[in-house]
Amino acid sequence: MRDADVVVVGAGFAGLYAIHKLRQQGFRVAAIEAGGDVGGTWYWNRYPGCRCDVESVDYSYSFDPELEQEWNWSERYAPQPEILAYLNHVADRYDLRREILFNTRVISVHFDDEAARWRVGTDTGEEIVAQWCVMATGCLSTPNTPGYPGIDRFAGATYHTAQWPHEGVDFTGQRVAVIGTGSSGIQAVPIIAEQAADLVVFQRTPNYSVPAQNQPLSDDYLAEVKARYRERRQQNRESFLGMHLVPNDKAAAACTEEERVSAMEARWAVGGLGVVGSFPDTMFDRKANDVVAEFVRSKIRATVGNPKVAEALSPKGYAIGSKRVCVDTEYYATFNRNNVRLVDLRATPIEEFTETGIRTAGETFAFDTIVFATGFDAISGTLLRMDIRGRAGRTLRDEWASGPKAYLGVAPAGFPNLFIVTGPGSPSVLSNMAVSIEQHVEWITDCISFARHEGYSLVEATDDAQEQWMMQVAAVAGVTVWPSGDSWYTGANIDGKVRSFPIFLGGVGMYRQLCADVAAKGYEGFTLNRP
Ligand code: NA7
Repeated sequence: MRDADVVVVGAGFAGLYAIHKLRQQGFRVAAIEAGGDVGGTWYWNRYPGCRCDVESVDYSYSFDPELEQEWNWSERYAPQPEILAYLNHVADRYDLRREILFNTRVISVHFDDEAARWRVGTDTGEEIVAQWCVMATGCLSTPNTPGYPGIDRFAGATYHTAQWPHEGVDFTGQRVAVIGTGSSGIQAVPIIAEQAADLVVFQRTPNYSVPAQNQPLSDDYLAEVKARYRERRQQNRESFLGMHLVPNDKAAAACTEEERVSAMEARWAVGGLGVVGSFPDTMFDRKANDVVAEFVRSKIRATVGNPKVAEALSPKGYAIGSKRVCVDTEYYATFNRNNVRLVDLRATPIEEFTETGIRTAGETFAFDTIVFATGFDAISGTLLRMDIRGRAGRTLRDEWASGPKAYLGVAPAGFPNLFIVTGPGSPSVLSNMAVSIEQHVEWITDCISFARHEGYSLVEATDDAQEQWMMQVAAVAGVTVWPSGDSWYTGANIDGKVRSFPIFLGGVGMYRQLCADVAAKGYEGFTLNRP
């Protein structure tokens, strides 16, 4: 058994910063990581084409001006190996590894009411006892593999994009299937298509994807960013999404047709998620949303040579942004290759896996390799797989039976001294995660330091405060089109998962202010107890 002040679960972007920050403030920290090394998301997702679709100069830590000055990103959108190298650099630079137990998965997290301590059990038998528990377990960390009939019968190789072998996969000359067309599939398909003899892409729902227009970053550009990095970081913190996008103040309906097209073309040429923000009302008004959605469809039609394939690739019937918009390099153009084929699973669903491949309603396919790009049990999946029990035996599974929730998206009621970095009810996945993670870690660390300084041993969100907060989250989401799609935001991608929309959409700037106000009022909404 190990004893610590704070146990941190996870050693990705969030866990690494939590270890650093807590240690800086004099806490004894023990961290637990399921992977063999640091990196979290960027440790596991090693599929070809994997990269972040927030610009690298913004998707990075801002807590140390020296760190941001010394690191040089090579591309506008950093590829996975570079982000992983960056996180390794951070772990080395701040000597974070010595606190981390690697290759160790948390299986139970129990609050001992009498001792007022968390007991964290792991699959290696190691137990950690700590006063505080920080869950830095990520929002997309439990891969989802659909349970197709006969899936174990397939004799070829299978891979999930989020559990990719470290040595890579060589598809040369192979017959390959990719199932799933979210961000991971859309990034992997163009690269796999270049190697494979034949590639079949199985699509359930077509996604809206915009071009990355990725490019190398010049020394001049990096120097320019670095000269004003502090200012840029502050703007990100106060912004809506935590990143640099060029806003347009004119609502879609107020624009002439020419102005509308020009706003969208300009952002399409720049590339990245900014296309969605071509109008300030894209996510608030379905008509404005339709304008952008139709624009993306027109780009698909203009890119894909075969009109039937273009039609099948064109997303319809749901708002752009209500499923995570993808950012790609040559995704649609890949379907012009003669070794690539699209199968629309809505028309011909997968019936079973066979020893040699996949049988749909209508056709039998033979493959050497099948790639699952089928996403994650997002937001709540990872925490619900641990046996988490709070005060008086309250279980997280029961508490979240009608959807995941936490006061301010960080502190679940009934679980004293336990915090979730970018938890349900925070801006989390609808923001630049690097910005949201830093804000949460700093807020949590300040809260724990405050408690220590004031002599409080227990800090717990009240049920009331949590309920009010989640009502506010729902009310804000309700005036947008975000919750309207069948996305992993809502849990709709997982069979049987309860549907909810646990993401705060007031923007990261406003959210930061609300959290700061709670702290300034002596942690309003929390019960603070002395021993
Ligand atoms: P996503 O975005 O959840 O995409 C998963 C894809 O897999 C999506 O196209 C799904 O179709 C498809 N899928 C899931 N289950 C099935 C079944 N049973 N049959 C067929 N197809 C299926 O995950 P990603 O890994 O691509 O991206 C996750 C996030 O990482 C991304 O949003 C960024 O934030 C980074 P569906 O749309 O559900 O019909």
